[in-house]
Amino acid sequence: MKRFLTVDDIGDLKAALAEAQQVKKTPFAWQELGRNKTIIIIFFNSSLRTRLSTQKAALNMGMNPIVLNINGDSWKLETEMGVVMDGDKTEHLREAIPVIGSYCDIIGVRSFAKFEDRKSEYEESIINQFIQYSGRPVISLESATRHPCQAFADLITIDEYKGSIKRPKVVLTWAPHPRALPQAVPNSFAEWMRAAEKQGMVDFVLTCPEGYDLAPEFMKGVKLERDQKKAFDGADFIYAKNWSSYEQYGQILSKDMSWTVDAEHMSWTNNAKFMHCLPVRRNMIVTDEVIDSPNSIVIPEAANRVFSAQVVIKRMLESL
Ligand code: AN0
Ligand code: CP
Repeated sequence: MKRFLTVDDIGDLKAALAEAQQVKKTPFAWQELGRNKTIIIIFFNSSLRTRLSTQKAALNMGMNPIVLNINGDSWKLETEMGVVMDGDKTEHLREAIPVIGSYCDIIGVRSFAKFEDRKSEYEESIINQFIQYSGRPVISLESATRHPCQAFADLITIDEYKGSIKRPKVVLTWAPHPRALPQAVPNSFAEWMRAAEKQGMVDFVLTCPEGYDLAPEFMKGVKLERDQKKAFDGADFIYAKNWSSYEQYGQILSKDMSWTVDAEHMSWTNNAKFMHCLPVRRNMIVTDEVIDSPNSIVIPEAANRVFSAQVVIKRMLESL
């Protein structure tokens, strides 16, 4: 595996799920594979789970992880080509990337959408520079349009908690938030759930207010139900997330608290499990009552981030 950005990069989903369970059962079984290998994980943005789970996955594999916080610890990096660098940016990505590549075997990058230029962000111009210029396998740790390590962990979690339900109904619902958030998490979740749906593994429905449809490539084949109550009807998993508008790029069009997932919302479901990628704002996205209920699986969902990352790192090491 040379890159991990889209669902296609993981290949067969059932094989990936089986591998995740194998890694979860015997996390230290591949330490020889990672011995004397280094992963550098680079953060242009804040993180708790991704920062820790990716390092833990690398340590499980016997690797040496190095973390770099751009803007905090390193020089500020220019990301646009062809600009006169007379501002606050000291170094260009074009040099920084191959230099980072020369110090490691695998690179992970977190670089959120900035809501400045939709076209360039949806072309994934930053992570693609890492893929092109580093000479190393590259993992998206949430790039402009996708968060594949999260979506893979979410699929592992759904697979673990579906019980005897063969084809669980999984609902992705928009919920209100005070700040503009990227579309990366819902994009990847929709992409992975559509792929799982094609394999007969889930029944996937998206619900969001007008103006919050995802980019056309992520809406393809997705069942959209504008009425949140109808969408929740009979759901086995509720996946809540806020995102800003794609259409009016990066804008907040609604803070409608009637979309907040509360106990009444959950009563419309088939005793659904509650999921969220975290970090979550309580009583904005979800009420205390729901996130603290036994149906909330946000903690085991976060715990699975180690194993989604470890499968990806393992496959990358195997193909070095
Ligand atoms: C980020 C987002 O919505 O993309 C990261 C989520 C994993 N969330 C925040 O910035 C609060
Ligand atoms: N879910 C997730 O990626 O969390 P962090 O932003 O804390 O890494």
